[in-house]
Order: sequence, then structure tokens, then C-alpha cells
Amino acid sequence: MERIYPDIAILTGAGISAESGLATFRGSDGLWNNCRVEDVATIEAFHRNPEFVHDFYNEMKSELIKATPNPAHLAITRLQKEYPGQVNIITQNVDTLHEKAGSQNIYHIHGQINQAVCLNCGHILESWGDVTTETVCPHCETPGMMKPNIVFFGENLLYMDKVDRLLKNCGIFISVGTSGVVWPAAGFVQIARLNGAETFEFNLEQTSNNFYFDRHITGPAGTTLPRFVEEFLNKQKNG
Ligand code: BV8
Repeated sequence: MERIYPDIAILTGAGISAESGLATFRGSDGLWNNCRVEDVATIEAFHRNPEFVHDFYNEMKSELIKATPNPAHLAITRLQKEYPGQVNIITQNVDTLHEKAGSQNIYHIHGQINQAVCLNCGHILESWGDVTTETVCPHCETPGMMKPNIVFFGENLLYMDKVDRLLKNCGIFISVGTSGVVWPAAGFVQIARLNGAETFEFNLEQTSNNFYFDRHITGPAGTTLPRFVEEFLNKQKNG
């Protein structure tokens, strides 16, 4: 009889990039400890002071371009290569470490640091260089309308139609390195679980979402995820 391999949906947050040296948002070294969210990550802040917000993300871009994937990212790439079912990555991260690790099927629901979007025509500009209020949209040639393609608080997430289908059709939901504080991503485990998925949480500590996870694997994802993937793939092979 044909074996069924349930689809896997993996939600990642800043914690998966921590062992690549990138600061998380709400940890002791958190990004939000050094600046107020309201000053950089809201659409009002951008309209109030676009230069400041552009500077913040240009600075972050110069950091993220240097970062390299860690064993947690590579474990997901291995799972995608060796597991016969679909493995989709829904990431809250704006870094491109999943791409650098060779992963596919990546949905950046909070945007991407190496992209800017034109508020006039919607064109997406891929660029690791600085984007400023002077940048001219290469598509509609309007100056001063480029915004970092980062989903600010109060803005809708990207790829939500696709993500909703992935959550409702996955048989396994894995959360890695997210505090489960930011919505609607914090509610994804509930959707997956209510649609029959087995749910796993990988984090240094139990999060407020703990109730919805069948298993909680505590520890640094760079250690726990490769071990989980090894055991999971062996079980798939040996039946
Ligand atoms: C929206 C962009 C609809 C900037 C980000 C009241 C209740 C509920 C919701 C709301 C509310 N008031 C407002 C809202 C909605 C709001 C929200 O959720 N607010 C929260 C804070 C209360 N959400 C929104 O506005 C979203 N949009 O709802 O749209 C709408 C539309 C129009 C009008 C109205 C509504 C938009 C949310 C996206 C905001 N943008 N980022 C940037 O990235 O610079 S959010 C920001 O948080 C990042 O994207 C980040 O990815 C995300 C989540 O953070 P985490 O990834 O979880 O990171 P964190 O530091 O928190 O945690 C790291 C975890 O890793 C920790 O648990 C740690 O233990 C663990 N860890 C650390 N090291 C390791 C590790 N784990 C394993 N191994 C390790 N080594």
C-alpha cells in the first residue's frame, strides 16, 4: 500500500538565527531593547520619519548580509531534500539564512531585508544596497516612494492565502525559535492543530503557546533540530 507522507509546515522566528550571531527581538540582547518598536517598525513611524526608518534597516541590512546559516537552518534543508513529503518554511525572519542554507518553499510573512517596495506601484526592488528617500522606483520612476519590504506593526502579512492553506493541509507543524508573541503568526499552531496536525515546539524555554504543542523540545535549535531531523528521517526509512 502506498505510504502517505504528511506535509510539514515549519514556522521560524528570530531564535533560529540566534546561533548565526543575529540578535533576537525580545531576548536580553533584543533588538527592541535598544529602540522603541513605535519608532521604527510601524507604518506611522515610517511616514513620520522615513529617513530614520531607512537608516535603521540599511544598518540591519549591512549586518544580515554577512550572516551565515547555522546547523538549524541546514537541518531544515536536509529534511526538504530527504523527506518524500512537502516541507514548507513560513518564516517571520527578514534575514535570508534559509535561502543561504539551500532551502526552498520559503514564505517571508514579515518581509525581507534585501527588498524594498514602491508605495506608488507596488514594484519589489531586490537590493542589498542602501535604500533611501531619494531612491527612484525602477518601474514607475517615482522618486521617494520606496519603503523597506518589511511588514510593520499594523500592516497585513505577506503570503497569507498560501500560508492559510499550508497550515490547514499540514500533518506536522514545527515551530522553531519564536516567542509566540506577535500575531497572527502566534496563532498558526492553533490552526494547524485544529486541522489535525501533530505539533512540535523548539525553543530555549516554554512559550505562552505551550498549550497547543504536543511536544516541546528544549534547547538551542542548532543542536536539537539536527538531532530531531536525524531521528525523524530514520523512523521514516525504517517504518
Ligand atoms: C497585523 C518587522 C492585521 C520588523 C515585525 C493585541 C493582541 C494581539 C495582536 C495585536 C494586539 N495589538 C496589535 C496586534 C497586532 C500586532 C501584534 O501582534 N502585536 C503584538 C506585539 C501584541 N501584529 C501586527 O500588527 C501584524 N499585522 O496584525 O495585521 C492588521 C492590518 C491592518 C490593521 C490592523 C491589523 C504585523 C506583525 C509583524 C510586525 N513586524 N517585524 C522587523 O522584523 O524588523 S514583528 C517581529 O517579531 C519580527 O518579525 C519577528 O520575527 C517577530 C516575532 O518575534 P520572534 O521571531 O518570535 O523573536 P523573539 O525575539 O520575540 O523570540 C525569539 C525566540 O527564540 C524566543 O522565544 C527565544 O527563547 C528563542 N530562542 C533564542 N535563541 C534560540 C531560541 N530558540 C531556539 N534556539 C536558540 N538558539
